[in-house]
Amino acid sequence: MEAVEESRNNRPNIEWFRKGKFGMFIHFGLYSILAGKWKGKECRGIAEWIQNSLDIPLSEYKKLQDEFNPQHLDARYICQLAKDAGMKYLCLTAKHHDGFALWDSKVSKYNSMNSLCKRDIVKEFSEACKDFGLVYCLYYSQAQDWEDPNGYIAYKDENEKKNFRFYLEHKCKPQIEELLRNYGPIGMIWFDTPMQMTYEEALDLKKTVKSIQADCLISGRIGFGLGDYRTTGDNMLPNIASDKLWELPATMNTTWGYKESDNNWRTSKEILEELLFTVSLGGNYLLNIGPDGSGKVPLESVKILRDIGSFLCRNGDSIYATEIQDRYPYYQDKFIVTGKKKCLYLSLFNRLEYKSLEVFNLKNKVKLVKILQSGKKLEFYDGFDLEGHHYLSIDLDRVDVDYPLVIEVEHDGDRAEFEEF
Ligand code: FHN
Repeated sequence: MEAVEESRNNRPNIEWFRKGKFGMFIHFGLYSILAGKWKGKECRGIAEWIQNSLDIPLSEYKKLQDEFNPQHLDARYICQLAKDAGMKYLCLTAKHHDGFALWDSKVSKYNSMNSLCKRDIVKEFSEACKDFGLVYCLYYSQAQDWEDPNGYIAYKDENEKKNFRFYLEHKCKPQIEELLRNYGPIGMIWFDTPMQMTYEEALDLKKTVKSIQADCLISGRIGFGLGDYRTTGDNMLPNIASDKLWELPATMNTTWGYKESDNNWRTSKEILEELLFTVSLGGNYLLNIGPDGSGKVPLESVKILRDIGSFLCRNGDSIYATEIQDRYPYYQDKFIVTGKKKCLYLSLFNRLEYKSLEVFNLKNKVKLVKILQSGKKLEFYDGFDLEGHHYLSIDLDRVDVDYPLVIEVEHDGDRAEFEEF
């Protein structure tokens, strides 16, 4: 194990993550059946926490296992959705905080094979992801486990009494081993809420992962900076760029797991803008869906995914394999800057008041400007303004444009460089 660690641990394969930029998160489990309500009572906040937030007795919650039968859950359909949306990886909640495993686990009977449907959902997705060319990733709640007597439970006082080490050795690590040994290559294990795990425990877990699949990335939420990349807070868009690997997990409404009453849907445009912003800051965007108890994906989510897909199939160059550029020196809300060698992309989501776009302080020599999706060349002026600052003006007067619109600026540099104001 040490040898594996020595040779590979610090250099896992990160290319798929760095280039892919966009992935699908799936929150699905027993809680999806409840849809945010238990015995007529609505839970506060996110629906996958219902057992905890409504203090549902474990013996009652566990009965859901006998009902668990998601007839409409179709891994191939969901992979097709992800693929069409332009996503490059998919992360399924193999085990969320409730402790219920979506695979044929020999470690714990609390699993989907042992439910009404008798299905190995982790396997179904591993096969579908392979067929659809998506990198397969698994979410695993490493510290919280509301079913295991020694797993942590947030916001309850009992955690000091638990023999966490016992849970780690007898459930958590053995289940991680099952996931890494039986379902092909796993792109990343998405650990979450480490709570009071110690550094040694987290390191031990990391070693377990790397000893089986050295290329498997570990999410930032293993804690102690031990992840292969950083994870932002949920739905938290940073306001500074970073060229270290990072990822933003995001929802389309408020909840992660399905909640019938949550109609707080964001628009496709808002989500697309956030995706572009994330990429412009050097990050990846992991966008969640929460299928209902029968496995159906909410129609609103399907629509959002289709809208994003229709944008990305024409404008994908503006995100995939892009690299961090110099920050545009002025605050503005007209365009979002992404780019790669010799190419700068300006993504516009709102109609311009005047049909020309001004880009200030770009130092690179501009060779060509065009609309990305059509290839239509645009007239431009590349010179200096009256204060002597570099000034690029792109003429959109004689072209029909649809928004969102991506303009590609071909220049002479390895990356866009802006002079300070
Ligand atoms: O508690 C979880 C929550 O249910 C959800 O899984 C999110 C996704 O990032 N993570 C935790 C809260 O940050």
